[in-house]
Amino acid sequence: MRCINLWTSVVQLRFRTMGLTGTAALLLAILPVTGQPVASTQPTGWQPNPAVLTALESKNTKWVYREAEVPAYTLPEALVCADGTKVTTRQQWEQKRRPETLELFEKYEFGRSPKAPADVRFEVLETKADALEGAATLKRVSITSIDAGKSFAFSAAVLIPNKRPTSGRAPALLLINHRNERSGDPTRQSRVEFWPAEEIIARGYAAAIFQAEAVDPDNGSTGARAKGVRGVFAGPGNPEQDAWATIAAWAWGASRVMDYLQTDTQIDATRVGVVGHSRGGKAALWAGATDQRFALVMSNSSGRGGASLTRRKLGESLRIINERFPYWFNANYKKYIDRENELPFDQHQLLALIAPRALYVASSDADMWADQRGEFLSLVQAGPVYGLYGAKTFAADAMPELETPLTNGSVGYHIRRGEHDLKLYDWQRVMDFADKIWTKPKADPGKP
Ligand code: GTR
Repeated sequence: MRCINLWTSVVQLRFRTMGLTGTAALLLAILPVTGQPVASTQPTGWQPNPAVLTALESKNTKWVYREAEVPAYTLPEALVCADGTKVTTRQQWEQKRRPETLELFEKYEFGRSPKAPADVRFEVLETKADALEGAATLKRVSITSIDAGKSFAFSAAVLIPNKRPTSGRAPALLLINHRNERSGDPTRQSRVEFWPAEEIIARGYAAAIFQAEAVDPDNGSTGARAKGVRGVFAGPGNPEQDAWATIAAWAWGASRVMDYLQTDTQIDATRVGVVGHSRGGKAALWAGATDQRFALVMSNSSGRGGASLTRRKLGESLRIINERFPYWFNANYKKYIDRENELPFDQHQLLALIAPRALYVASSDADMWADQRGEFLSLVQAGPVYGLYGAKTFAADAMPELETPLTNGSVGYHIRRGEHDLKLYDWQRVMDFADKIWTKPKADPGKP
């Protein structure tokens, strides 16, 4: 797939001769290369905040933040198989190209997770029917995975609205919480926007959560690793190449919580979304890719290795993420440091693995590190796979203005004002989206 920034140099050269620079050239730089550029197009949609750019560049000139510096790149075709076959049907995608694509991400980025454990047991440690001033029932659950004589346990919590649809089952949003317990406190002694459980419950959704670090510590030391699930279940990969890494372990944790949610008669397991921010957003995407029981995936500012296109090299580089957080990814991923264009995939294919299920990508204005436009374009480029299901994503030049959410059937996107964070605004928009695609769950006050 020829892409986007082949234009940059051509268009900017042309515009310089026309006396046009800056935003006009920038807008054309993001248009796909097919066809001729429309020189009269005015810049619309989100543009980087000049003050943010200047501040970033004054702090660190080493990284690329300007669109004009994004190199020319060619994206791998999501719908062309390794043997060159073009995928034109859902069946070919599901039977051939999708498994091939999963294999690429296992082999070269996240590593090979163990198969689902032979046995998963749940123990409800606590049920509090009057949580949240009576609005919800809190359940704390211990989840034990058992396989080949080994076991690993961690706990999760779920707040379930006491007013539920007539089926008695509420749809749920599961947060992979990579921050501390105060950021996602099921007792609600600490209430922070990062996990606005009251708001989630008021909207009719169950709010499920687990601590990512209870599954795998966010720490690269051997000692830390031994304490997590990877210290118990090594998985089928080779540590020098494709052994599973921390992001995959967190995604595995989300799947085990899903195992529990499927058994809870107050949860509508056909409507469970997995949500994550930043490193947790990368894990949410991988959970959605590997576990098709998740009907909705939301990645918030997942950036490099998550939603944003690696070949753009804008913001966090493959080098820096692998140097700072080598344990998030497998060993093979490191072989592509400074060789982004040789990666056998790009992140639009990770998003495509979620098709045709609901996918919501969100970015924030000041978060150039995550490459906001790269996240949006990745969603655009997942379009052909959604297209096999009669669904659409967006056009490359349709990036919306700040806080102007864009949805199209099963995909949605917004860019929030402000910093790299998960805020109430982000939750509200993903719930608006879920209301739309799932048709708003109707609470029946008569049926707790
Ligand atoms: C950054 C990391 C990003 C992102 C972020 C986070 O330091 O480089 O890729 O994941 O952490 O998780 O907050």
